[in-house]
Amino acid sequence: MDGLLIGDKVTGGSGAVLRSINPADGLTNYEIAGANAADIDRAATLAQQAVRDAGWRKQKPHERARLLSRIADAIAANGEALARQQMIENGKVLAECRAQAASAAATFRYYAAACETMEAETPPARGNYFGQTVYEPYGVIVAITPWNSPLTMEAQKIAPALAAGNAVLLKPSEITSGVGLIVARLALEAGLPPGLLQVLPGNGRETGTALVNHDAVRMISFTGGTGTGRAIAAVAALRLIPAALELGGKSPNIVFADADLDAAIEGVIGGIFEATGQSCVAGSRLFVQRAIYSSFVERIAAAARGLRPGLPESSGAQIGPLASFAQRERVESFVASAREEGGQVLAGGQRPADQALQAGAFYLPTVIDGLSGAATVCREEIFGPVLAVLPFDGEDDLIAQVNESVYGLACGLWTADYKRAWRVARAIEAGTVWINTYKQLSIAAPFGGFKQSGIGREKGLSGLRLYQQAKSLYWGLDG
Ligand code: TXE
Repeated sequence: MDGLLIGDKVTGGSGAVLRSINPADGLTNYEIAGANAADIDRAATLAQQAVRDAGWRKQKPHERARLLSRIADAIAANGEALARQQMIENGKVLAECRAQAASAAATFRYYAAACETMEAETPPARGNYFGQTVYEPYGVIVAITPWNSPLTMEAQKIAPALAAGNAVLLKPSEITSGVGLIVARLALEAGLPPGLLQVLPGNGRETGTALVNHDAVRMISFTGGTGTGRAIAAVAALRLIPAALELGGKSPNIVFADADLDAAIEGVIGGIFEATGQSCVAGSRLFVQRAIYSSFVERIAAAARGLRPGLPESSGAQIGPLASFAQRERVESFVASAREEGGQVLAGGQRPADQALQAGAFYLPTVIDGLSGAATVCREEIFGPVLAVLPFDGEDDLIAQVNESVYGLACGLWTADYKRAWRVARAIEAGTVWINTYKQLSIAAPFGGFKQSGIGREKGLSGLRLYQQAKSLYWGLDG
């Protein structure tokens, strides 16, 4: 199958072959050749020409907005095909894939509105001149995405980068190359000039490295693991180009004794087990106040045991497979490490027995007790359905334990005391804090990480500015 989109043509690549495997049944979806350095060079040249010649950056914001809205309509009209493509590639349950397709369309709509209504600034003059701040695109940007949510993550990069006047070279994850290709073709059909959105699948070593090192690329937008983010940041530092990095997490979910415990159970269970734990904001460390520790943890373990694993397409499935067999092995090795370090597995800790699921990369929702915060599963991002539970006494003890992590992406907080919620929310080192809710995500709010969870903020109006650079104009008024 041809898997690249260069200019306005779907074409074969000259790089390493990628095989897409459906993690629900182990069958091959397709094979494509990825992009090599020569493919990337061709696409980058077309992107530079498109920025220069297509007049994209010179179009009035409302004209760019009209086109982004048409792309949103096309995504919405093809939502079912997009949802099913993501489902066969990464195994997410169909209901969630459908919701993510709708969210991708909404993201294009949001940035159409933002593009049309964002105003430039007039800083107060300190002399006899009139000052203005205008925002210019970088030119060609590269967007590198992971496999857990290509539908939403790619839209969150492409829509604001285009709205800001750039051309985008998209490199999807090697195991989820198909969604971006469909979106890019829809964008062309909606009237996006060729060269402004091109798709270059491939592995990180060959395609990713060549892309971030290409001279034409002026900015990098990356979502993925912290180790990869660090390697990309090193390239960006040498090349002196900006890199927005949305990286890993080890997000805490905190339950105080005075919380609405039924709501907290639901929030904790959804927070870790939705998407089979493969979410950057998964609430993978559960902190429970000691007074309610045993009873609450028992309820959590029972709720985890009650979740139904199933094929992604079946309507009752609450837990789909992991996105790949390699990811399941990774999860299994983390659970083995927890057992070796003295952890007690209260739920899961194994593959499901159901015969219908044997061919897929399934793993049961797992709850582990009895470890200290220093244990491997309490420190490292697992990216799977594994919840580690830990007790805490008071606020100081809690904040010290929570902030010990090198990560700082998100946090959940369950309490009836709003003053305490305010104190704790401000003290936690995380880019997002949810109070009496979890995993509420809005395209209108900035999103990103503290510490090793990343640099920069996507989404919201700052997510548009991420793809622009400020320019100051001084209009002399003397004489
Ligand atoms: O991620 P990678 P992988 C974490 C999660 C997961 C682990 C590994 O813990 O188990 O990372 O997943 C491209 N230059 N997260 O291997 O390698 C790569 O091709 C340029 C958390 O899939 O970070 C893919 O497109 N690009 C995370 C993208 O980077 C490179 C989501 C992400 O791949 C590259 C995903 C290079 N040198 C994984 N090396 C989250 N928290 O959201 C790789 N890539």
